[in-house]
Amino acid sequence: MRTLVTGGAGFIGSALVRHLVGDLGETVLTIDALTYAGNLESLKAVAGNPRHEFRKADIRDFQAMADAIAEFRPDRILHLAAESHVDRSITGAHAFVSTNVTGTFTLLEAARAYWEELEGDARDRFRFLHVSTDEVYGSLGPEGLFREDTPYDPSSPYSASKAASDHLAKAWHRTYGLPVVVSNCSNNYGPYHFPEKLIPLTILNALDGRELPVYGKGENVRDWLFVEDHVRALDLIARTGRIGETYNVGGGNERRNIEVVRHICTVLDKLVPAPRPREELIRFVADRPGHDARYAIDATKLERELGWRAAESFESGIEKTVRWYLDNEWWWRPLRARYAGDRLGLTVAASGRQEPAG
Ligand code: TDX
Repeated sequence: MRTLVTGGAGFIGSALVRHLVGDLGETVLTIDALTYAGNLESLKAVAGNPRHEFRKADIRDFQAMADAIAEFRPDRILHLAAESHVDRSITGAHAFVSTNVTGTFTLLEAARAYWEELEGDARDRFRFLHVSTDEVYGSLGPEGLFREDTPYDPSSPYSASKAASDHLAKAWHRTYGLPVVVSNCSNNYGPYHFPEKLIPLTILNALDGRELPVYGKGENVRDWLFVEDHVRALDLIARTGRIGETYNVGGGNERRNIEVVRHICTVLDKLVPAPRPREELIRFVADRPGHDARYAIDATKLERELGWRAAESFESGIEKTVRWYLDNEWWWRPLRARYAGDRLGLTVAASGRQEPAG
């Protein structure tokens, strides 16, 4: 199996590449534009492996995509390249529309040009997996779960751009017959996560004795999925998922943000004792504009049809993640020098309220 992975130097992408090359022995071409969130250090484990090749390229560049695909001749394209951080999309939406929407369109066109020339088994075997997010479904109230047939209702520029790209991918299947499968996942966490997202930011700020910003009252709920569970699902969906279908991927681990932050503090206090409990660093800060209240995934379709199960509980996954950050300062220290964790994504209307946790 020859797999082309876009966004393969990012957080989920690099976990996928390490899994495909390292665990499954597959041949992979990684494409990544190496923006601020793409990092070749995340692919160190496969560097020098003859089954892995890296090419710096932007999914918005049709010729670069067409050339990479024509030269590598993939059996499947797993498309993960995207701008992903909600707060950044609030501060500046342009890159999100450009990369996530125009980039996906460009890649779909390059994939279609290649697939239309394929014949026989190669044509039957080809798949395009479009990797997306549960944020396209919008916000849940206290009850219910996102299912594959939940209507799209995105809140942020980021999730709107991902929703648009999902529609493009599905339309390329319906209109041109491109063998597309779509996956929508809940919040990922784990090693090599860029320290702008809640979990790695909390771990590193807590280690540095810095404040731990919790938006609003910390009551928003996310459904946490260990990244290594997710990438196993992606391989399975691309391999055995039904063409034209969507599969939701979730860890079944709903937690309020304040619980997540407190839990990380407890784990860190156990592993690296500090003079004072790290919970004292928690600060409730101005809420994110358009902040979705709750995400939670119903993954039964993936479990029943394709036999996937999340292996990691929230507690075991968090402990692994915290230990990884403790052991891999070489990876994150240079990133912290470039992005120190300053607040992003406040509109003028959102106040800068800051109170100590009560
Ligand atoms: O400092 C923070 N304090 C805080 O309370 C940050 C960075 C976040 N939060 C809150 C906002 C969210 O409710 O924590 C929750 C998680 O925030 P993020 O890590 O920014 O993730 P989220 O907005 O939920 O989106 C993530 O999951 C879905 C990814 O960034 C998306 O790419 C993915 O699609």
